Amino acid sequence: MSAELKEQLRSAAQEQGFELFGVVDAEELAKVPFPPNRCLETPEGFLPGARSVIVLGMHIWDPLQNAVVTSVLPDGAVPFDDVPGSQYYNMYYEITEARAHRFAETVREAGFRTAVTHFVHAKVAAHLAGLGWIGKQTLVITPSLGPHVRWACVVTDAVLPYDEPFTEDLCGDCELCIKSCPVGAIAPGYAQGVEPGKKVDFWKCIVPQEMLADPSPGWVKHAPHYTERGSQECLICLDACPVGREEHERRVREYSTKPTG
Ligand code: B12
Ligand code: SF4
Ligand code: SF4
Repeated sequence: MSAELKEQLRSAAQEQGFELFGVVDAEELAKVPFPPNRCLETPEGFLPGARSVIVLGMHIWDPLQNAVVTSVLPDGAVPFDDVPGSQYYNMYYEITEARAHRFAETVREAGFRTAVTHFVHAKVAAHLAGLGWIGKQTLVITPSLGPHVRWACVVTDAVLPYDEPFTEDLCGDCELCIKSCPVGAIAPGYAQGVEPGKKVDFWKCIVPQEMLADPSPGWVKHAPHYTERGSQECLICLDACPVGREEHERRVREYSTKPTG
């Protein structure tokens, strides 16, 4: 029965645009350490009695899907801390979250509880669900679309058949993402075995600068700006990755030339 439910959920996910779908054991994911100030929480922290985490991946194909609008954080506040009243809107977070909520209705209709979130350790969840390899820039690289995906998760008390972890090394000798970073934020070598949170230097990477009153010159230069506080998050180390590029670019061309629907 639960295998049947899993397939039914896979179809429901696809209907919401999540072509990547996998399931991990909530207890296994809870064992994986993560640093503070990353918004991250264990599955149980979102849903007491959590048994499974459903991982949903969507293709992100236009740079503007990384549009972000932020207010400036108060002095001393750390980006990604939960600061009451702060304004943060990221387009792909809004898209994936809204669609994950619609998907979660199907889980609830089957009689289970759900919590929709971006903030379990999504990259490791995707890896444990067999959906991709954690690349040298720490993003999940999927065989079909490389890193051009974003993840949302649904924590549930449903016990579903768990997927097997991804085993293939998709990086090999490549270091293109590391070399591409304009501010040298990515430490050399594999992500695997590096202390959690130490592979990418959080304060060097220009992305968290979007929340500061006095952002680094790197943010001003490398994040395309549209308004005073409206910009596009950096994609340089993501776009540098050759894995999945062909299919990503094929779809960009297809969506740009053929009417859809
Ligand atoms: C905080 C955060 C950031 C921070 C810190 C990023 C970092 N790498 O440290 C900042 C603001 C810098 C950032 C930047 C970006 N981010 Co960000 N970010 C997050 C967030 C909220 C948490 C990530 C985190 O801190 N994880 C915990 C730390 C410990 O993990 P880590 O050090 O990165 O990785 C370790 C583990 O993966 C481990 N590991 C590797 N293999 C394995 C295998 C096993 C079995 C285990 C146990 C562990 C393990 O080794 C790594 C090194 O220790 C996630 C959302 C989420 N829920 O995860 C999005 C997320 C990672 N971001 C995302 C993206 C796209 C970006 C950017 C490209 C900006 C953009 N355009 O959106 C850049 C890329 C920068 C980069 N190279 O990482 C996407 C990635 C999509 C993908 N393909 O995987 C996510 C998943 C958001 C989403 N909803 O999809 N981000
Ligand atoms: S997102 Fe940009 S600044 Fe951050 S690590 Fe990647 S290339 Fe470097
Ligand atoms: S650019 Fe190369 S090293 Fe970086 S994640 Fe992609 S394949 Fe791995």
